[in-house]
Amino acid sequence: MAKSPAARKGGPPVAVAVTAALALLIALLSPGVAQAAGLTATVTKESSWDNGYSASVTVRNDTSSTVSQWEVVLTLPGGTTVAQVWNAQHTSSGNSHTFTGVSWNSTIPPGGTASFGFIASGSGEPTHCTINGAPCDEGSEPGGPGGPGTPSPDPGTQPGTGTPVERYGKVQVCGTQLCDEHGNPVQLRGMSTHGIQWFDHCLTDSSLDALAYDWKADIIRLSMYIQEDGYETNPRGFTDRMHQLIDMATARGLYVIVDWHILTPGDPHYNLDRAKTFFAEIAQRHASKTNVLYEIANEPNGVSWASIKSYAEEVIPVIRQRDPDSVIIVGTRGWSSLGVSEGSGPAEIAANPVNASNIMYAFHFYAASHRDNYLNALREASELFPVFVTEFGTETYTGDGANDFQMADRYIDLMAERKIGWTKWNYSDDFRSGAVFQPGTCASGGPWSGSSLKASGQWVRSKLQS
Ligand code: IDC
Repeated sequence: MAKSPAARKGGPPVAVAVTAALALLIALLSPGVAQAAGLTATVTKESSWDNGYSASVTVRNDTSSTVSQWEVVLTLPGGTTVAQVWNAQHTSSGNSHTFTGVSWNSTIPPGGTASFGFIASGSGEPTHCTINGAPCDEGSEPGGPGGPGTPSPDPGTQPGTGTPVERYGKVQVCGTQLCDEHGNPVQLRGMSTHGIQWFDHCLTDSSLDALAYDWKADIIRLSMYIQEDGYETNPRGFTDRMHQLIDMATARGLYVIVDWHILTPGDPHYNLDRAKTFFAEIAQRHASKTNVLYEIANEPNGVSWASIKSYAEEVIPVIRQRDPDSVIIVGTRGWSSLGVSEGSGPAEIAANPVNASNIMYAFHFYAASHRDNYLNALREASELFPVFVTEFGTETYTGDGANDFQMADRYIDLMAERKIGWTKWNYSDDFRSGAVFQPGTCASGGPWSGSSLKASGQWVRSKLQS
């Protein structure tokens, strides 16, 4: 970061360094900038004294949708710190200072503003400013990062900042882990939707803003059932909606799992032709994105591992032909229990793996039903091959009933330790305990936190935020 001591040691004169910083500040303040369409932030220096100054920051929502959480990150030169803050929550890491909205100003309607202020100790002015991951003056979409006009992400240069996709870039399998584009193991955590044939109305700009910016998810799993009034009833309509949802998640810098949600019948071959048609189009359209993962069979059941493997080896080439380098997740025997619920286990997969690279295997658990034998299977599998927990609940396998947070925490700890990615079931307002919102939340357009949350929602939101 701009190290002013260099100036004192015969580098550029101090006055020049200050002028450069001022120029940036003025740029942030210029009226043209404030009028950019999108979500912007402007920093105004209010008053200054010997070794400090006060500043106010105005966040402006010139988009057409409500922003439900904002995050302004300011970089201050070395030697300058933030001494006091009002109307925002503040955290800092090195020279980077993060300000997020508080309960009374985190939601900004279209055309509205929110403001906060701070006192700096030291005279250094901000050298860099982002809002929701995009430059403060660019007028990003509410999704900001990835939105139109946003410069392409520069992963790796700003650890701890930016959106998940900016931080990790194109993910890939390395050994038994999921890794970022530089080969460092990464744990992606987030939410699965409910079936989009039933709970599509829970997936809006505002609910996805909340998931990305307030809940701090890295990833969303889009569950598209094939049966039960799903894809098979309207392939064109469901495919179009999935394109749209992938784009909405991408605009927010989230990773996406495209879930081919087979369940009944449990033999994935039953939907093989449909799967080929669907994934061919999805892979074709989204191949250039860095954030899409494909899950080709939610929960095979009542079929052998050999049969699931043969299905995978038919569908994977269809994807690879169009999108050669994205991660593909293969469902496992016995409702993606790695075979455990049908008397088998991870060894069967390790002995006869799917013949393809850059793939992972799915594991699902429901903590109130699935106890130590499932937990042990996950531990064992994580040493043998790459695993992604694409579905789990704190409740029973019905998606309902009492939560067992203690058991769920044991899984969470193991997944954290091994950097096993997860998406929890489910981001909807279904009446069942596993749905994170109270019934009626989606129809009323939120709010997506506070009293709208069921116990499982409070639990998972705080996991994601930590
Ligand atoms: C459940 C839904 C429920 C729906 C049912 C039938 O919560 O509303 O009626 O499916 O399809 C899974 C499945 C997932 C289940 C979930 C909870 O992948 O589709 O959702 N679950 O039962 N595997 C284990 C649990």
